[in-house]
Amino acid sequence: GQLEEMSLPLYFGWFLLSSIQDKVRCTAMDFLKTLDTLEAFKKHLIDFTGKAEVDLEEYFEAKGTLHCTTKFCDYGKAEGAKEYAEKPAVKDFYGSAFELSLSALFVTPRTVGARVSLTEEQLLLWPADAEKEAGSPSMPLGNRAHVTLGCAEGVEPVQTGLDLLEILALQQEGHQGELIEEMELGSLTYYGEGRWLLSLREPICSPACFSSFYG
Ligand code: ACK
Repeated sequence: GQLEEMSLPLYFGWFLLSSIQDKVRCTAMDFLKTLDTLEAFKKHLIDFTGKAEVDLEEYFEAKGTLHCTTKFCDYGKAEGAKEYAEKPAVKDFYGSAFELSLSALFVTPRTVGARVSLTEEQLLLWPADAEKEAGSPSMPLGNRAHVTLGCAEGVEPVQTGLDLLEILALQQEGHQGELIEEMELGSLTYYGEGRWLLSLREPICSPACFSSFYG
């Protein structure tokens, strides 16, 4: 019945502490501002929008509270939702605090996000088929982990993890990308087709609560 349908959330995940959310948003905004002014970005702009100009700060729309999704349950309609909710690790850690490590920022024509590098303990909460569901069965567990920072008009946030996997797949296949420059925040690499990755020199550490979102 309807009550049963409500018993599973829209998704489980880690929710960043709100003061850190502001910090991460600011860091991302600064990065977009800087990227926008780089000659290398302008040179590859045609890959990005097909237009002569873009204002990256306006191009992406923020998407609510910053979090790293572990399992999208869709109130129980998603495959494996019930099984995930019943995992001992999920029950044990529900409501617990973690330290998430945001190790890179990435920008594509569709999304802007942060890569999350999960610890062994955090991987206990990661669904075994998250990468497979994203069409990347050979990717290491946890490679899809991310925080969505913004989406282009008409793009759904589920795209952010797919964009990240695309970049990591290129790396795994041995594509070095084009090292553009060493920035204050870290090294900026271009992977073609409008895909940019900033590896943070100092990962951003964020306290985060493992919980769920009902909406
Ligand atoms: O940015 P995200 O990780 O991408 O956080 C949101 C959250 O669930 C609420 O929409 C993510 N999401 C949506 N659909 C899926 C899906 N099919 N698989 C994995 N994550 C999803 C979305």
